[in-house]
Amino acid sequence: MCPLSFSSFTHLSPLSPSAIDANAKITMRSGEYRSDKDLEWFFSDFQRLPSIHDYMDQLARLYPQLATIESIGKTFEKRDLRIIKISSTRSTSRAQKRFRSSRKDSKSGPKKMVFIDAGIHAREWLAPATAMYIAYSLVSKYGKDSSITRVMDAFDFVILPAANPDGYEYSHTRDRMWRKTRSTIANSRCVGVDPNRNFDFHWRESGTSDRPCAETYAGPKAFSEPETRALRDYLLKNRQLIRVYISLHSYSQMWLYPWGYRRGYASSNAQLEAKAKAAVKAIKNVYGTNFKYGPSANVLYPAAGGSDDYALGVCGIPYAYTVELRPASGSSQAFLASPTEIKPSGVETTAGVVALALHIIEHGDKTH
Ligand code: 0X9
Ligand code: ZN
Repeated sequence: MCPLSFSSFTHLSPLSPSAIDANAKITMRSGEYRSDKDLEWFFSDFQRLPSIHDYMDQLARLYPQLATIESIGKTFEKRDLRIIKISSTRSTSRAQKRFRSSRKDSKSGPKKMVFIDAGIHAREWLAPATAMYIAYSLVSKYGKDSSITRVMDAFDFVILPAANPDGYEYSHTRDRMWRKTRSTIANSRCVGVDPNRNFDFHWRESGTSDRPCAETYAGPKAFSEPETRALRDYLLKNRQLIRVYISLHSYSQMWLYPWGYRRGYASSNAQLEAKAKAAVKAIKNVYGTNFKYGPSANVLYPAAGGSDDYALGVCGIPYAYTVELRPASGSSQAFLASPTEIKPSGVETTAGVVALALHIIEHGDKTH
């Protein structure tokens, strides 16, 4: 059934682990004081948007040298679209910067970025939870886990865990199966646009609907939605820096890449495939979870106006992916994954993302 129908530390890093205040006390939404060891509490259930935003603040407060929070825009209902920027070089001293730029082998220019979003589709609750777990893992394991330290020293990570917060909240309060945004449509009683049909790349060419009441309504025009415009603007503004774009969805256990709008292969298919293969292998190594990989129109179905196609086709971001998380295709759980899946999904997806970034560090655009 398709998802739509239902090591040891050896690396020298610029920021020593001791520089991070691991003993800081934080206040959880429950009102209790907890140490950062209790940050895992958040992943015992699916959280509402204010909790997600609070938790982002907590991470930035606990790891000020690594994480900062920003809003990249507002939704139709005027909620913030918040990102967490995770950078190991934020606190690099002037002396370290001078040393780096004086080194003959140093690559000049700002650090490249990995951009991850989640929750483009409201009901896919495992995606925002998994994105938050990735953020948590990066900040809490920097300087402790050699692979995470290595990828964070090579890339800044920017994570937008709730890309469609109006829909996400609506799926908590009114309709658990809500997929779209919550914008009103002229001359229609139906609400909302499928954000993953609203990007301006071969817009409306396949797998979309012109009917406002449909689940895959492409919108009255491309980028009709403030949420997709905000994401577009951020990707365009940072297109030279972003090397990897990953959009987390559920479900089906697939690591997908362009094209989505038509069957066939992108000209960079070998590179896209090599990185997807590395990610899927790393996922399998954690708990044995099987992910398929391939161009999404071939593996899943043709659907135009998706964020991944826009990232590659318009922004020129070379490694653009849509990841369909747990459960497997055909599972009766479908979008209703149990909260007990959050942590395993978080752990295996983090392993996939880290392996993909490591593959770029080690092999660049080569395929092996
Ligand atoms: O249909 C979608 O938007 C995605 N599947 S989902 O079940 N999460 O809705 C797949 C999108 C793949 N990418 C493109 N078609 N561009
Ligand atoms: Zn989706």
